[in-house]
Amino acid sequence: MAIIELYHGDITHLEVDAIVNAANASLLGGGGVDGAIHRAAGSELLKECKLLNGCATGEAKITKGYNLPAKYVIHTVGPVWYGGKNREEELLASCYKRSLEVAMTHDVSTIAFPNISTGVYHFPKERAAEIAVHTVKEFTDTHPEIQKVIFALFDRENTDIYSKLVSIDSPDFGS
Ligand code: AR6
Repeated sequence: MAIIELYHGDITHLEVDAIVNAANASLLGGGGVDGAIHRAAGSELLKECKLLNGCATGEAKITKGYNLPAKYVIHTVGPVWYGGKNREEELLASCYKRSLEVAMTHDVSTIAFPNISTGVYHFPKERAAEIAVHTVKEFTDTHPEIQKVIFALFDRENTDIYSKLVSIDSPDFGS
């Protein structure tokens, strides 16, 4: 079981093997956490992203971290919330799982996630947090190579939700 940490602030500041980007299918940048990551990594990141031919929803692709303290960026594309009947939950779980699988191909042992899809993609935050914690826990239970997973919490609502969820559901989570 990996150590799960909650971090309050900007994911681009984290010194981990990989940070995950909540990107869009073009992988060519955007607002929110995507914009922050591209700004902090510098223009070389966009150059590498242009070579990737985009990314499907629920999938993940990896690049270097360039000027970031993180060695890699794993770009995943969360589902836009259309009411819940378009496989949104399954696709969100897939973002976390595929990001961890891609991480393992690059010997990543410490990784930080933003709250994928809970910004402009409008996935309900409480349900998104449950899916994120459950998927990460399930994966790391069987993949000890992933030693630490950090949830980067940027807004008040997600901070409150994760604080409750992690302490209630997972009393054995480290900090
Ligand atoms: N560090 C950590 N979390 C952040 C940061 C940051 N610097 N900035 C924002 N967040 P969003 P989405 C949180 O909208 O919903 C982009 O334009 C934010 O509070 O960034 O998956 C992409 O290009 C929220 O909880 O991503 C796509 O087009 C979470 O990150 C689209 O937005 C996700 O919010 C993806 O939408």
